[in-house]
Amino acid sequence: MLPARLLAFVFVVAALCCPSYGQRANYDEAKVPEFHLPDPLVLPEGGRVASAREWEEKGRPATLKLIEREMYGRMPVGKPAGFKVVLDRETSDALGGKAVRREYLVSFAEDKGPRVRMLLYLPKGAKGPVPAFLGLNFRGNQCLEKDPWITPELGYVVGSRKGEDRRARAEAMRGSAAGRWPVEMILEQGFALATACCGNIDPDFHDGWKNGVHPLFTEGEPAPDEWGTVSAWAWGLSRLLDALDGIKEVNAEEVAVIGHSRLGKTSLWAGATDPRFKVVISNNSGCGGAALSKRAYGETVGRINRSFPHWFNGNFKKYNEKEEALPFDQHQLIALIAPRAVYVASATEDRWADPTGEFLSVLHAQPVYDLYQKKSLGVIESPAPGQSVGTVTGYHLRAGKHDVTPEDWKHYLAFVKRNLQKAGK
Ligand code: GTR
Repeated sequence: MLPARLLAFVFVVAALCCPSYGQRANYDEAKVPEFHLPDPLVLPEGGRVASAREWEEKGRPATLKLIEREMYGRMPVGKPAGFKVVLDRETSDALGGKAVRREYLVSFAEDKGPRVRMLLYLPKGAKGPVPAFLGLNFRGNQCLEKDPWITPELGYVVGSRKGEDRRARAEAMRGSAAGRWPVEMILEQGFALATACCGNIDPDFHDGWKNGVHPLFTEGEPAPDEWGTVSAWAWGLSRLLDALDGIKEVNAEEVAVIGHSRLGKTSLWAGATDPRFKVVISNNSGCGGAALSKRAYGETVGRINRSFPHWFNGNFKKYNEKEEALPFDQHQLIALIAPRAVYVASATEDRWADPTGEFLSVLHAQPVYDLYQKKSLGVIESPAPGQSVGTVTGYHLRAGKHDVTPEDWKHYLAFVKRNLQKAGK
């Protein structure tokens, strides 16, 4: 009896303290609240940007500061003094002899703190440095292929449980994400591919900021405007780009950053904060990524902050159940990438991520792309499933579930080739 009564009590208290607990997510377009989307060209302190130059001098820095302060959080600036990259292993016989496969160890404070194992694939026989895709993975590099050569990830990975035999778990996962990373298809088109496990940079649970890169640069709890885990991952992506910059077979000026779901939120934030990423790809990133927060459709700010209190900064919690009070929305995150190329993809059954809200973010970032005379998406309504739209900004809606599939990659490869000068063969 008692546990049930206790549970009921906890539920009532939670419901009183927090009105959205126990409420179902809204999937009804008619119940999307009326909302006002800030004009991306209006400066937070007033006035309106009228040219690309004004955007770069005033609009972009002010928008970046606002989103950083109120949502993702301030991260350390640039490459730290103790940054180190070491080539650990190499084979020129990967993928049946078609590729060179390497593992690098990347550390941020000499030998202190996390050592990130970056897996790199290079197409064999390429003439000169090749363009590359860079993206984090959830459960370790060994998930990309069945090949036992790849070092299994024994550290913290998304979905791990306490008391588990880590090695057995890592081995069981070997090749499990092969469908999400069609390595051969990517390499055949002339690209390199680099990846690392996100948990190596910062663990994906609220650890009191004790592990990962936080304690290297922040003492104790980060201030309300400082970095959460998404910022830490984005910072890690910039450091992996620094590592790629030192690898002569890779053209670090032609790197597309890519991520799925929470890592799609991360690739957008990395692309917004680090202009060296020439193409930015968000796969099903949803709330806190490409989806407009003010629509409160599917996952909401309150829900994401309660489920994942470590992803965003302290200030972002102010907007739980108060999306209307947000002084910006995610179309401005997309606008921060302008005039560089950005591509957003949704999936029809991924309603939690609000496909319509993801499309609208790209659409409403256009005023900033217009300042650079960059073409628009060419449509004002979400295209039919399977159809890719746009040139510098791009979008598609895939039929199916929350996932990354070879169909998504087909669109990404075509988009990246269009937008990088020397990309691919
Ligand atoms: C969900 C979360 C989403 C998305 C997803 C993922 O639980 O609500 O925002 O990030 O996880 O990363 O797989």
